[in-house]
Amino acid sequence: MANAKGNIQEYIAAKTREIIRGRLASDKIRGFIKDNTRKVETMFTYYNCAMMEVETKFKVLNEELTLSHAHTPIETIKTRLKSMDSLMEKVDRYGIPLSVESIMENINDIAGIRIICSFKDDIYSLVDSFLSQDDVTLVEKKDYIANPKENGYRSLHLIVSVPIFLEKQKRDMKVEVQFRTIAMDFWASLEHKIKYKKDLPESINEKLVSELAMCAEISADLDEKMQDIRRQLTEAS
Ligand code: 0O2
Repeated sequence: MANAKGNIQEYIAAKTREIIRGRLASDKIRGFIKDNTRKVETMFTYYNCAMMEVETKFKVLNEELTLSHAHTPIETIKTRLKSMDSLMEKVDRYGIPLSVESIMENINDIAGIRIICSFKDDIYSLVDSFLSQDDVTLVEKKDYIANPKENGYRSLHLIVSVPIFLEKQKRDMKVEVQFRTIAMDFWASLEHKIKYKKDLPESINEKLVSELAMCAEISADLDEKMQDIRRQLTEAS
């Protein structure tokens, strides 16, 4: 993440070359990126700062909980800025006006953090601690752990607003935080890899969707069992 600005500049330059070669279909998007290069770069930089703020908050919580509970709740923290392609696809899908202001107003997941925990209970206590911080404002919460998606997807999603402090201003920025156990992340990562294979015949696709849903149930059972083993060990010690 340290070199995110360089990456963004490289990305924009590569995109511009792609546009010149005519590989980006939409004239509207082509015009938008060309006319707003500096604004787009600034926008991504602000989101990168917000992502770093939130990442630090979880690193701090993990340190403190490790000390006080002798148990490290967070296994891994992953961060990502939404790619320009994915952003433009979403802007188009939701019919959002093509301006940096409107994108920042309407798209909530440009900065994304994924917190992978060992156990389901850890997720809920981390969410409570995080949301009780006085500079974190909850914008939206979707609990796909309590209410899994039809395909079996489980994860807890928060959209929060956090302040970033710049040279001459303070800005509130939105960040998406996804919480998963290792098992939920394992399932979601594999599902994400295979679900876009649209060239499969419908009969095979249906079978795979149903098998994936079954795997999600097995994976959720495993989470419950591991959680129970931990409970028993805690009670016994
Ligand atoms: P990426 O690459 O992770 O950014 P949206 O789908 O974004 O238009 P909404 O309401 O924002 O609508 O979506 P939601 O339900 O909050 O979930 C968005 C993100 O959750 C996705 O981001 C995925 O990361 C993850 N997700 C949601 N459903 C599934 C699923 O069924 N399988 C998997 N593997 N991941 C899921 P993006 O933007 O799709 O991708």
